[in-house]
Amino acid sequence: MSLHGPYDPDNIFARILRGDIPSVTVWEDDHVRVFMDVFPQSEGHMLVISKTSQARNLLEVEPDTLDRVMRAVHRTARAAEKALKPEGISIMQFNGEAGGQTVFHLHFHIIPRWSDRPMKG
Ligand code: DGP
Repeated sequence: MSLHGPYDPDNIFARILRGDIPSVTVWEDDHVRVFMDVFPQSEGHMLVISKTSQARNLLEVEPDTLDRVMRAVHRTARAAEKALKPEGISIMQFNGEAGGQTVFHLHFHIIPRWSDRPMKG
């Protein structure tokens, strides 16, 4: 599968945004939603997505959307630091099937880390 192609309006995150699939929202505004990953790699694993963009990945995203999403990534990482007191935080983002991406709606992983707790999966 190529890095570029049509956006699938029925991908899992689009369905979550429509309310067709339940999810645990941590924070949102008109542009961005932060919610819990259903297959967490660690305690507090969250996902940050745009609510308005049809970018499948980082290569496709519009700069204004990226600004909003990255601000939300920063805010979420700081909130996770305060709430969970991790020793580290991994910010992860995958592009294309060959790059490890499984849901083709741009997203960033916020993964709190502890040295004595290896990432799951
Ligand atoms: P990626 O490999 O970067 O495309 O990661 C997609 C992530 O989405 C993966 O960590 C699991 C998560 N995920 C998949 N299905 C669902 C779902 O139905 N709900 C939630 N909250 N997360 C999901």
